[in-house]
Amino acid sequence: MNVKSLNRLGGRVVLVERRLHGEKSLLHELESLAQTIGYTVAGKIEQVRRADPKFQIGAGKAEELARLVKEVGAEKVIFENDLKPVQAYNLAKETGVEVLDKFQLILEVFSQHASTKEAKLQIELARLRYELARAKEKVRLAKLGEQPGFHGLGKYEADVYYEAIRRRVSKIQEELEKVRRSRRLKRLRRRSIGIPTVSLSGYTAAGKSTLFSALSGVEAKVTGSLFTTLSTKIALADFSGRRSLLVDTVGFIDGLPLTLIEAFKSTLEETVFSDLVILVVDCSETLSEVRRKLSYSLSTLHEIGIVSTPIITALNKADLIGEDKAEKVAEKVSDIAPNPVPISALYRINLETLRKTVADNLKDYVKASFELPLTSEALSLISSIRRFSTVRSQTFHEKAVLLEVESTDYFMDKLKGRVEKLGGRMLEAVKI
Ligand SMILES: Nc1nc2c(ncn2[C@@H]2O[C@H](COP(=O)(O)OP(=O)(O)OP(=O)(O)O)[C@@H](O)[C@H]2O)c(=O)[nH]1
Ligand SMILES: [Mg+2]
Repeated sequence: MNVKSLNRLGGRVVLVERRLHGEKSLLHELESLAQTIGYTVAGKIEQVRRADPKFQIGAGKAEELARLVKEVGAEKVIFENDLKPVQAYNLAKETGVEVLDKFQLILEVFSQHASTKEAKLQIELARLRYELARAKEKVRLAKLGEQPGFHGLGKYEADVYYEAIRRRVSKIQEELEKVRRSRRLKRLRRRSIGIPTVSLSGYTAAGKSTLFSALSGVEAKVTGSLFTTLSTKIALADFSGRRSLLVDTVGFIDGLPLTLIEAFKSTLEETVFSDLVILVVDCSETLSEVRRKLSYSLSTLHEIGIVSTPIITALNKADLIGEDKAEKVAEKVSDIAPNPVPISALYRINLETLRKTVADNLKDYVKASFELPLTSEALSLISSIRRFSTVRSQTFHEKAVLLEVESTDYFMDKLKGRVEKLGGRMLEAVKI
């Protein structure tokens, strides 16, 4: 797959899923992914059986697939299951078209949506790692006769091809390490201001970016399709008087391989290092879908290293089912969902309750009063205090101004120093 071929994505595809007895079908999700980048789903095939080493599906099903591909004029086949190179090869030979798996489809979606250099590098890294694991086998297969998806590989020596990819992988890793360092510095600088970070997290298309805009007042790109957001966005937001930095990030999807999650490590670190996570879940779907997406998101959060960070579950899109029903969903998922709050990000419903729940879970807050001399430096300090904390009252006297401030104890400590430098003083401070 190169950039040129990505620009003309689209065309007719057949989707295939093989699953075990009792496993839930994820074909509808594969279909949304395919449609997101303009494919027309011209046919679907499902089979319940164990994986077949040759075709992933059974030999009879593979024949059926080949017939369907011809009948509907499909240009590609996309599997929900991971495919080994030999399976992709055999299937391409059998059907005469290129055969992809879900991982490759997700990469196509990501490539089409990536707008920042970092996101592009992360996707390239994930693609190369996927390729690296398969390089030697693919070259070996291509030498047996080139098939769709294996063109041009036959001319390489397996080791040469593998080495070329490996070198490119380390080059990209170096570049990403630079991005990661600068991100770390930015995070430290933000942290040194002393206000907490709240991250939005959750399944793709749950409404994270819509909620980001609703809470911060800052525009974020929202579309009906999957994986609209691939790079982080940060803005100030107020949670019932607790000023925080709100972070919007990339979403999750079931079956997202660890290689892809790892490639997005520096983006996801924003979530890992935040003080609180708002887990956004679409509660308008069936209860089993809600639970599946919830558990998947929670285990992904766990996997990336979130263990003791407080989590608030925002059960979004409550407008679609009504508030009463949304409350019932909250009850029914309360065994797995931490602090569930039904909301509608789009129609701004119940956001006050969400803000309050977030505030209640942000720790180490202090209320303090200060006396500052009436100078221009002090006034400019006050405007900076207003930006990063909550000023509960402000009283002007002839030569001084009295302020009542609420913020983290860290911010307050720093503020005390700055106030004293300007000739003012802290009058009292209490934990709240
Ligand atoms: N009815 C309804 N639709 C919503 C609500 N919140 C978001 N949506 C819609 O859901 C779709 C996805 O919203 P986004 O905010 O882009 O979702 P996201 O979680 O940021 O998605 P990705 O960035 O793609 O992972 C859009 O069509 C939104 O308009 C809501 O409260 N109610
Ligand atoms: Mg988004």
